[in-house]
Amino acid sequence: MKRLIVIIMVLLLVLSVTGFAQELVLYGSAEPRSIEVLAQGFEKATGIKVAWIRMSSGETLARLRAEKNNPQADVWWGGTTDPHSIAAVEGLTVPYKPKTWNDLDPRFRDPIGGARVIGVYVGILGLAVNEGVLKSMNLPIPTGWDDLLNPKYKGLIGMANPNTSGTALTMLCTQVFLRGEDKAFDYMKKLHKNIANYTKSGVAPSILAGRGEIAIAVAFLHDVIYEIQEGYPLKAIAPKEGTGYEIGGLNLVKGGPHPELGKKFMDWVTTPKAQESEATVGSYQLPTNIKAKVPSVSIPIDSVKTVNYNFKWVAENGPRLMDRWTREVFTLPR
Ligand code: S7P
Repeated sequence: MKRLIVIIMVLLLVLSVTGFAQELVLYGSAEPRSIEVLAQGFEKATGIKVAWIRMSSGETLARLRAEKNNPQADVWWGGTTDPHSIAAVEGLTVPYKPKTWNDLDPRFRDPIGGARVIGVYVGILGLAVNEGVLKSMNLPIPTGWDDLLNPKYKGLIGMANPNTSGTALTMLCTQVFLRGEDKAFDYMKKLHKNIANYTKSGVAPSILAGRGEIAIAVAFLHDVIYEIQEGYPLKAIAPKEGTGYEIGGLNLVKGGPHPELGKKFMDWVTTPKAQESEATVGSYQLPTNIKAKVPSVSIPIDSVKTVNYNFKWVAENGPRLMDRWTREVFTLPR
């Protein structure tokens, strides 16, 4: 009997050192509620604990670069594809095809090819408009990107900084795909004059618009729908000229401490159950697993005029565009 107790104790000790004690380290770049529901779901499904933190997409890229020689995270979920794809090109992540691969929509599962970024959701870029603020100032409701250049909107428009925010980088690239690069920069310079503030995160401007601190925000439309449900007086507008969209990214960090746990998470987080859990916390992006239910309030991508968003091109040119924006736009007086 004594021997049996000793064996059990040794086994428990070994398991606690090798298996049970392991904790997945997750960097998440969507809203905290969207990450938390996944961390809880994964833990429930597998018994594996998750330590997670939320950073904007560009911030996460900066962190992975800083940790290159001593990676701290196993997996990066959420945020727009572009910073994920820049990380992939820079060798900060490794390709992995989750077991759900065949159930993921071929249009969205592999935005830059080679399974270097896995698409987990789709979101449409647009405007969050506080009509009350505009009406009180006798100003028109914008219906497209060009309308935002009206000098009467000076100080009334918010967007995030493309260096930290995936949402804002999507906006900058949308203008490039709509107009060509030089004309897009002319547009951004003119728009700059109307910007009240460049925020760090992509959702912040629509919250400011909801509170009436500004009138118009560049935002993902699913975030605007959530804010409307939360009671903010906003309208979601898809710009008439055509708009950009994101594919939410998923990536295995190169040299992360627990690659096997990272792969397990990637297998699980792309299942219908995991993707459907997002709508339970008000995250209304379109799921990429074709077996997952689409939230009834989500805007189907086919119902909106979109630009031809070239994710591969952004993977190569994104850092250059961000640098150009900082030099040519951000530093201009307003
Ligand atoms: O969670 C909502 C969401 O819009 O946030 C992500 C976005 O990239 C995060 O923020 P930043 O702009 O601050 O990087 C989107 O991927 C996601 O749909």
